[in-house]
Amino acid sequence: MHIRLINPNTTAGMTATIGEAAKRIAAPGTQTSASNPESGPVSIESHFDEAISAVGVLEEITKGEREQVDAYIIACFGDPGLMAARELTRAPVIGIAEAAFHMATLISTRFSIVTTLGRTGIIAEHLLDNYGFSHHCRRVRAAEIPVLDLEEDSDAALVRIIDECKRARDEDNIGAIVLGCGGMADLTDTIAEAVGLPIVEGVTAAVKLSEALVGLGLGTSKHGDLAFPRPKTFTGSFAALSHQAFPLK
Ligand code: 2AL
Repeated sequence: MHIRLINPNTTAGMTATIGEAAKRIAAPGTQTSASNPESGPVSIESHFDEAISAVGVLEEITKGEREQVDAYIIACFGDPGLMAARELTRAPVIGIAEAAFHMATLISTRFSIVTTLGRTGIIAEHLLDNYGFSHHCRRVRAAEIPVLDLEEDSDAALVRIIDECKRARDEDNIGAIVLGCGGMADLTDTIAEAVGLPIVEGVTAAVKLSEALVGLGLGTSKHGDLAFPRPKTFTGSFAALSHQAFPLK
């Protein structure tokens, strides 16, 4: 079983962090690999960043289809391009936000999210609404750290995340905390130890859900809206995305 983690931002150090966290948690016999788009934002912390990054995610899925990947994980907490990615493959495609929400509801009645910047909180709120998890989430909190601080100033970032998680624990009447950024994948154990609550992190949750789906022989349904896109010409700078026949592999 080969699981491909796609970091939708172009920061190679964060891709490595995500890839190592996946490797640590994967079952023996599961192969994991991590990639990021060649073009796009170095971090995703706005609607604009997210819209541009989605194209890169789709290009990475296209590459993966030529390599016979068995499952894909979109490792950014906005799950950019998730539904479009599912159209391109029969393999399961899991977003780290949806993975974390599913896992958190299995071990707690209510959770809070601790994400990076406050302005990205609305992205998590939209996902909670879209996925039907809003009534499980008490509060979306932010540690007010730019995403790249997780790479460049990680000790200070960790302190701020732990402080916010402790506030969530003490004020939100919750059973678990969801970490709201792919770049937090390596911090889970440290945060859990400091906070004393179950900490659900999306990259690791998505690896385990991918293993479960592949193990069950379940992939993305090609019946209905997630069927392969109709053959189509794309013009201009997107001409390379023109396609005559799916599946791509
Ligand atoms: C993210 C994430 O997971 N990766 C990134 O670049 N931006 N989202 C977030 N809320 O921090």
